[in-house]
Amino acid sequence: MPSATATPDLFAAEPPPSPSTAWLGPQTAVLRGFALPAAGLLLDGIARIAAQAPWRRMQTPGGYTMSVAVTNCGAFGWTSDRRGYRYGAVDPLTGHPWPALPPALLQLAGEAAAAAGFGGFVPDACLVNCYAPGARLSLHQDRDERDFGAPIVSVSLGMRATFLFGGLARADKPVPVPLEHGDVVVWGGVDRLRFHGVRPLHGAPHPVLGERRINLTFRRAG
Ligand code: MD3
Ligand code: FE
Repeated sequence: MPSATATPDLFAAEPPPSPSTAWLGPQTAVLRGFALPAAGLLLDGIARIAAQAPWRRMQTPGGYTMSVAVTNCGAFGWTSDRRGYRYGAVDPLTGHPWPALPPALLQLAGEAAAAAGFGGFVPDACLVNCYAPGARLSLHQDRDERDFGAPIVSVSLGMRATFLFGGLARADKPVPVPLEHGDVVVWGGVDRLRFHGVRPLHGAPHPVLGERRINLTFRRAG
């Protein structure tokens, strides 16, 4: 049984995490600056993805327009419209398959997952979120994936944001966690279905990305 302590013994057989690893939950690790060495490659990859599958603000089933703009890469992409949320192989905007997952992104996701105790993670979907000032993500669970056995790896680029780390019930009071350019969060196992969100973006522009925050979430969807 996984314990609820900050440094779980279930990872005793794993290599020691780097000193900048913080555990938010039994199986949720924040790897500070983990993506910094790859940031240039990641931004190149994102530019190529957005050229093929343009940024768009999706409709929710409730009829709202999301404040976050999204695109996807990988075999499956996440979409939302008035009919609901789903993963699909085709971009409804272009009618083409989603762009392939760039190898640099796939490698980073696997390395981050392994550093957090999830060996052998091979994502088949990457949702790319773009926040302008004021954009937010209300409290939700990620439950559209087929298999909750795989973790999710999140990479933050650009402006700092306040991530809200909740519990397994919507009513559990979320803990605010600042996420900076280059930070990676990995969550799975007992933490896979935690509620989470992102506070409205505000504050200083990023030296490279300007008034934007981009978040990549690597998932096993199919
Ligand atoms: C969930 N994205 O796309 S991921 C999403 O920054 C999404 O754009 C956010 O939620 C974003 O579905 C946040 C970061 C994250 C970190 C730790 C978690 C989500 C988590 C721990 C448990 C559950
Ligand atoms: Fe989410």
